[in-house]
Amino acid sequence: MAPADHLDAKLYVIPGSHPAMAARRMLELKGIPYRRIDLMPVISRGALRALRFPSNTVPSLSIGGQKLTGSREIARELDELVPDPPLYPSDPERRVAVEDAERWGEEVLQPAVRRILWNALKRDRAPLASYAQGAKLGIPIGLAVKTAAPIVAAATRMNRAGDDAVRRDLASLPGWLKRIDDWIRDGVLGSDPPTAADLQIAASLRLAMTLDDLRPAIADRPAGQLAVRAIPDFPGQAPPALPASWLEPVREAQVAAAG
Ligand SMILES: N[C@@H](CCC(=O)N[C@@H](CS)C(=O)NCC(=O)O)C(=O)O
Repeated sequence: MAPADHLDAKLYVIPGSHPAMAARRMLELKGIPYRRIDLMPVISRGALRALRFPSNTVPSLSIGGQKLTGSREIARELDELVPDPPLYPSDPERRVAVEDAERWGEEVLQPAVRRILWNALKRDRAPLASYAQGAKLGIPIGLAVKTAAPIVAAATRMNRAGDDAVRRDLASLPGWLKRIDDWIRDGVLGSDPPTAADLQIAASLRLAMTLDDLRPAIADRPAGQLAVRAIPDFPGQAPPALPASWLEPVREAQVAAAG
């Protein structure tokens, strides 16, 4: 096995990408030095295809001569390359529970939060710059934001982040938050150091919490606290942008949880 600092790791990300942030934390927790390459959304697809990654999304990682795409694929390979600290429990029953939560996080929560974010950015592009804090995009951030209208439109379309889908996502969010709180109560989530499931779900919650529309409903409950513990820093902040009527289910759940 190659020592962590000889793995020559290069992680391809899009600023604000939640699965990319999960992969960043995995590398940090395992003490694997890496170079981060920041890509613009949409344009990233051509770049990753040209670099011959297995797929054209971020996170993509080149490490030890291998090319990997996908937050779950990356988590598994990192555990093979550098077993400590482990991202999956060794107990088989616990591992199944953690993998189930991780899969749900990737397949359900992750795309929903992505849709909500792009729908909000379609209404107001100004917050884009806050997500790109510290990123090196090859052009000044201000210019990238000014010229981002076609990118936001394409990303909204490609991610099917239309109004009906996002209304449905917001109606589902209270149930999803309860599910995460329940997993924390049952010990499936909330490990220290975090598992791959903790990071997968925390990254989506952290991105959701960059939206002023959603943060109050998440931050004070176990799910929000887990998210901040697992991923202490997550750039980005978007002022209220979504229609108030869409947020009613989220507000009602917040009031119920507080009372
Ligand atoms: N489910 C995959 C999905 C990755 C994904 O869709 N990433 C988005 C960024 S969050 C992406 O690469 N989008 C390309 C684009 O916006 O053009 C994972 O967990 O790695």
